[in-house]
Amino acid sequence: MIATLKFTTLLLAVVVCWATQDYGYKDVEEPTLGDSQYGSLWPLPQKVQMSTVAFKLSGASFQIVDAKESSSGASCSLLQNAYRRYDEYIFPISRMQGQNKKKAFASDVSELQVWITSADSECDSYPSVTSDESCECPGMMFVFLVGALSQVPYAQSISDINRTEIQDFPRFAHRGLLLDTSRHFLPIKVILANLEAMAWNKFNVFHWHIVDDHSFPYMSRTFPQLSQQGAYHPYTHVYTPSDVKMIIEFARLRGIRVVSEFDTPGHTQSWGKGQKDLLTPCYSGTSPSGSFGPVNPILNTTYDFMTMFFKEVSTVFPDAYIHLGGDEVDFSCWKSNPDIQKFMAQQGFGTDYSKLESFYIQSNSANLKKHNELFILSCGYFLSHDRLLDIVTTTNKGYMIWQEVIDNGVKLKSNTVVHVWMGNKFEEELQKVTGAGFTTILSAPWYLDYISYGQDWQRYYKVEPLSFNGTDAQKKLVVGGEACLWGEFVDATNLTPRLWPRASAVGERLWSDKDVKDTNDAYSRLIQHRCRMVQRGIPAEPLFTGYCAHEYK
Ligand code: CP6
Repeated sequence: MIATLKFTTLLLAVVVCWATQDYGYKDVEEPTLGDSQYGSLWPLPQKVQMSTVAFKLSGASFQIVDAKESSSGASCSLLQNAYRRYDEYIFPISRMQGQNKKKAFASDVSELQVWITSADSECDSYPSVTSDESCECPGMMFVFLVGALSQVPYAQSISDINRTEIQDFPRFAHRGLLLDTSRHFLPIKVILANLEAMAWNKFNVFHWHIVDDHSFPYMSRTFPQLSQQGAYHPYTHVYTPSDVKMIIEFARLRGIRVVSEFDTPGHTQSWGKGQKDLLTPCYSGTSPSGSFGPVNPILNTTYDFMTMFFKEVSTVFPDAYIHLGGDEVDFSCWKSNPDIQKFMAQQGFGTDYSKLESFYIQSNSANLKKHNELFILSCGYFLSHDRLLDIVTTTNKGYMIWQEVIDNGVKLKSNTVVHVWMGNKFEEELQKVTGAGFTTILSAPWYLDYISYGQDWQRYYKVEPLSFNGTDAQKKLVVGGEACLWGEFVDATNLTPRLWPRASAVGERLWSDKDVKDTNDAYSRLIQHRCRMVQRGIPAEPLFTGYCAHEYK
């Protein structure tokens, strides 16, 4: 008996939504435990039809193979790699040749054929925001669909599977997870293990908040002193170019994009250690206090540095987007500095320091353009003093920015992705950002570094990202969301259990249909999904009392 996974085009459903009050931070109740008809499936596929017809999975001969008709096959290492991983998930106990030699019966499922129907394979390229995970990206489709299959035998006896038909595609294209490697250094193996868990939960974007105030672990080829001076340790606590490559390739094989964030002009204390004059000297009265503030926006050298730095970053990270931060800029140091005060007056910014922030990100001033041109002429060589957004545009990348940048009224390219993170009124912000025509992703309700007593996964689960007032066109601009695990209180010792299975709740919200919101059903499936992660070696924390058949060792 042969089972075939055939990947034909499944059209992405157009999501039409209505306002509902079923979101936000209601009291978390104790769900009742019953068995879900969907077993351990997580996140719930778009369409599942389970029948009572049972088959045996023949451990003796079962294998995952390319279908004859498939447009991708042996030469696609992404697929072959995935077959190997999923074979191990389906048969967690070693089945070397010679063992498990029980004879297969004719009714056994002996072969899983993978049939990729799309003409151009994305085997060797990187996943992108436009990759259609249901049909245009065979690699990911495979990982996802087999992902669903590999969940079916779980909890049932490994050899007994019900005939099940699954059609699947994501509700949102951007399903991200933010990890912060600045507040604490995260060893490569922790990052890889969590990329693996991300794939099981159908996350497809690793938002790598790689540097921040506290340390600069990114090893730059162009400016090696940044990590030499700015990392917690110059060679044990850094990500070398080959580390970064490894992480990107590991992610690629699992259909995950790596979007790096180099947050400026705030959150940059660690940059200042290895790059003289990059940060603004703060003053106390009429003399420098010895401390430093955000990036100094009034020096041409700042823009020369950023031009070279982002040129490098754009080649190291293949994703089409770079996250440029722009959040939480503290104006007090700028205010204290007499040179900045003078510049503010020249520019006519008055005392509105958000104008200076906007100036750094993108100059709207014709005067300055002139100033630039004069500078270029008088220096006799070409150095572009574009502001940040133009610098990045020149590298042919799109950019993502935190919501403050748009709150401050900076003019942005139409393909800018605005990342909404602030507090309790995310609906209003989504309404505003999409009303202005920007693509947006939501993080505000999904700050996993916040912990509290009880089952907080339900709060994340109950969020409805499209619950804001807006037209259908506005709702289409919400391309997804990200769970954030900021690093202040998290390192290799506690990251993984803090993340899983709480992030799984966000994973299902971003993947499954909007009507998948039965918390009791989710609870039953999530308990099993969590035990499956534990069985595969991820120390996911428990939801409540109970036990797993295969406990963590
Ligand atoms: N670091 C950076 C942070 C936060 C942000 N940016 C943050 C702010 C508030 C909370 C959690 C995290 N730690 N660079 C804001 C996007 Cl509650």
